[in-house]
Amino acid sequence: MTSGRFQQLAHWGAYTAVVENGRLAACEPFARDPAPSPMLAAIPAMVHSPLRVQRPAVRTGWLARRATGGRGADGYVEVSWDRALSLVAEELARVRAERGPEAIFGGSYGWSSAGRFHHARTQVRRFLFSGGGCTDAVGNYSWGAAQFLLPHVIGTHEPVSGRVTDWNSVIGSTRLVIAFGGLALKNGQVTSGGAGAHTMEAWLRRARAAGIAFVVISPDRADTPAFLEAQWLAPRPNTDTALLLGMAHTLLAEGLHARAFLDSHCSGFPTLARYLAGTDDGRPKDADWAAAICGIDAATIRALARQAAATRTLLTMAWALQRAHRGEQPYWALVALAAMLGQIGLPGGGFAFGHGSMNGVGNPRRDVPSPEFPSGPNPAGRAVPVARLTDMLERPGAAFDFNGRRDTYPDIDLVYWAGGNPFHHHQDLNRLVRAWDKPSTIVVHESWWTPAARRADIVLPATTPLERDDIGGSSRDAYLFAMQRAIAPVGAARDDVDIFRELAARAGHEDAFTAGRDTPGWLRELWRRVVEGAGAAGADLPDYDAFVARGWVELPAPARDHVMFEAFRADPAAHPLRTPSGRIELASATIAAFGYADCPPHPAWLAPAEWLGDAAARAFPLHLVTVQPRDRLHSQMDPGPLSQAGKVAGRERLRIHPDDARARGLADGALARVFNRRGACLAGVAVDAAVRPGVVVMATGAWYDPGPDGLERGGNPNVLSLDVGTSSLTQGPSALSVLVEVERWNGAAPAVEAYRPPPLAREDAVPPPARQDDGAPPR
Ligand SMILES: Nc1nc2c(c(=O)[nH]1)N[C@H]1C(S)=C(S)[C@@H](COP(=O)(O)OP(=O)(O)OC[C@H]3O[C@@H](n4cnc5c(=O)[nH]c(N)nc54)[C@H](O)[C@@H]3O)O[C@H]1N2
Ligand SMILES: Nc1nc2c(c(=O)[nH]1)N[C@H]1C(S)=C(S)[C@@H](COP(=O)(O)OP(=O)(O)OC[C@H]3O[C@@H](n4cnc5c(=O)[nH]c(N)nc54)[C@H](O)[C@@H]3O)O[C@H]1N2
Ligand SMILES: [Mo]
Repeated sequence: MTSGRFQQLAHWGAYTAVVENGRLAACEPFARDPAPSPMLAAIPAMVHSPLRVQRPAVRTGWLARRATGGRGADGYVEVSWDRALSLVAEELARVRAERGPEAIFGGSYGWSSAGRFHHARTQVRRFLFSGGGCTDAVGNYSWGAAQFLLPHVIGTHEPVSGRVTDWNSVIGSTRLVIAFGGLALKNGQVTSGGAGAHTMEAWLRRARAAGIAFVVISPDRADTPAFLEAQWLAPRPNTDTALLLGMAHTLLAEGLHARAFLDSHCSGFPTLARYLAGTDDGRPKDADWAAAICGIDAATIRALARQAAATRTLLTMAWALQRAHRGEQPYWALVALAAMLGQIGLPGGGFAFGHGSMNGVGNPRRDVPSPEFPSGPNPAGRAVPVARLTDMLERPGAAFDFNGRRDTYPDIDLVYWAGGNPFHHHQDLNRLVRAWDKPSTIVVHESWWTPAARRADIVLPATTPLERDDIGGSSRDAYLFAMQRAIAPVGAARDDVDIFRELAARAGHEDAFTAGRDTPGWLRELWRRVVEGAGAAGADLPDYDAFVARGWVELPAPARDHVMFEAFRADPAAHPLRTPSGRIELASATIAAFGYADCPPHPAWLAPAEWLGDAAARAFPLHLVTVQPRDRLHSQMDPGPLSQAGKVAGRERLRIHPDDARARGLADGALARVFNRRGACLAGVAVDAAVRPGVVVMATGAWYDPGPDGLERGGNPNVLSLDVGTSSLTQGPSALSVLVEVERWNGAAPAVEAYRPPPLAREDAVPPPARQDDGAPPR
């Protein structure tokens, strides 16, 4: 395998891998993609990066004396696969025998590959489940609060996890789109599972050409493509609930609410109406009340409510808004406002989520099952909300509330992570570092020396998608891809599945893990299931060999536009929602019965722990909004050329309003220190009038790089973010509720060290990895 062209797929798009002399030379975008992501160009440098984990490696302090301290500081000893696998197998066996399966944390959150068979999180969970189970994680960082709130309100979380009303329906019928959190094209580069076609910009342009008016509500005007000619309203961050309630009050006060729809399709409106009117607390939630909280003037709030009531209006909200303290409330308030407008279930009306969050939201969806590798049931039967990671490690045995249940945290002794980067995704990283010291053993599979890998005791080198065959595709996209192995494994890297197969064999559960299939066998089986499901939906797909030879298939378009809740609207008795009342619940008896002070039984304004109206804002007067990066996927490819080209003063960019910059003596390109009580990082200043005064914006994903004094050098904003659950109901991440101060950094600029591998030594007697000229690892 020296030269050739191979079909490949990443979350940021499909491409042809052009291989010359065994190396990836270029990534040519999929020919049918109207708007390929520039991120494709960063792949070759990453795949052949000096940061690749070449061989299994064991942290020196752990190898010498099982020391847990030293994670992140120690060097590593490279060992043979046999030695590394023995160490992992022994530790798993020890912890299972001494502490039980729940002492192993295998939640392993993260995005790993677009290929669905080699999806590392699925593989690690299947491996641990088949070996007796582990403590798992539930929910996600993307829309975890919505996932557990929406079923109480509308009986499903499908509008965040699956489909919303199709763009075709919106373009045909909608006159006004109000987009909370904006419609940032940067986010449209990414689809979970990868996309053949980036369609977000084309849909937005068509919508604008159809004469739809856009109002964008975001603290950052950069969330609004200029061609939309949108009205921009910039609230204080985390105050959208007040804005929505103010609009709802206007509808109520002016008799513009859809009484008939509220009577026939909703339950609990009288409770919400009492709250809006201020019957019990003496505080009407009118536009003046809302204006004082959100910073948008009352006349504008009233006018927007009237405008929405006068025409076919789609309310859509970015996922970011629920990734904040009390993040349930803006989502519930959006549903309530849409219910009061009475257009739910009409073409182009009602509410939606995520149009500004990811590519493919609103794409027509095919009734074809996506390829999926099953992880199976967890015999340990134990899981924690994913964003409670540090709490769990810190406080074994402590009780926590979650969605009506009271549970306790398990006592974790072994952490197993494959396909995620907790030192990217988790909040308050300095706290995580301390909690991370607790478990005896941490095992990570990684392709690169990421911050998570260099905080593990045993690091096993994993192949990248370019080094293996797979099947990929997203249910939000029209294509499925056969991902073709393009290059030989780099160094001694192995596929995650082969590592797990070997470990399962040593522990005696290989058959349960493999179900008797090798990788080619599983790929055929996954494709067989897709073809079977497609056949049931009336679509004819080619057999596996034809699919692999071609590299991709296009799925047939659905026969008609999907309109969310169309059937429910037409006949709520025949098509009830899966809520207790069968209706949209604007007040929930279920949530009321939970008795949570931090999640009342109807949408309500609850001040987040940190926001600009808070007294603490005197010490830390700026709200830090951490957004998805425009030039990488989370922390993936941060060392690569595209991400590095976007740095300012060698660190992550901090965007700040000119007034706030001037008050701090900060000029464009300056180095700044961003800090609060939880931590501090360096950042490069970009003065930008598109940001609301009082707000600073940083992208997530700079590789965590704490210096000896604790100052984070690369600009990772998660050293600043708040690590508490959204509420007792959903326990999601509150990543977007963060106050900070920014000052000029006058000291010497410390070098960023995260982009170098840790010190590596070779264990005596370890032979160099065998040359594998045919590129195939021993299977
Ligand atoms: N402050 C703040 N924090 C946030 C957010 C925010 O908005 N603000 N957003 C949150 C959100 S929405 C998300 S989804 C998370 C994302 O958090 P993560 O998904 O943890 O972030 P990634 O950087 O994508 O990490 C994926 C890791 O998997 C590795 N990987 C890829 N493929 C493979 C494979 O085949 N095998 C193995 N073994 N490893 C592989 C990659 O090298 C990479 O290190 O971050 C969250 N964190
Ligand atoms: N390029 C790129 N695209 C991505 C990703 C990536 O890493 N890179 N990650 C993908 C993933 S995993 C996910 S989950 C999605 C996440 O999708 P989102 O969570 O929607 O994306 P964000 O960029 O975090 O936030 C969207 C916008 O919301 C605005 N915003 C933040 N707080 C508030 C607020 O309180 N009120 C209002 N009105 N607006 C607010 C911000 O200005 C921000 O630009 O993105 C996906 N898309
Ligand atoms: Mo996400």
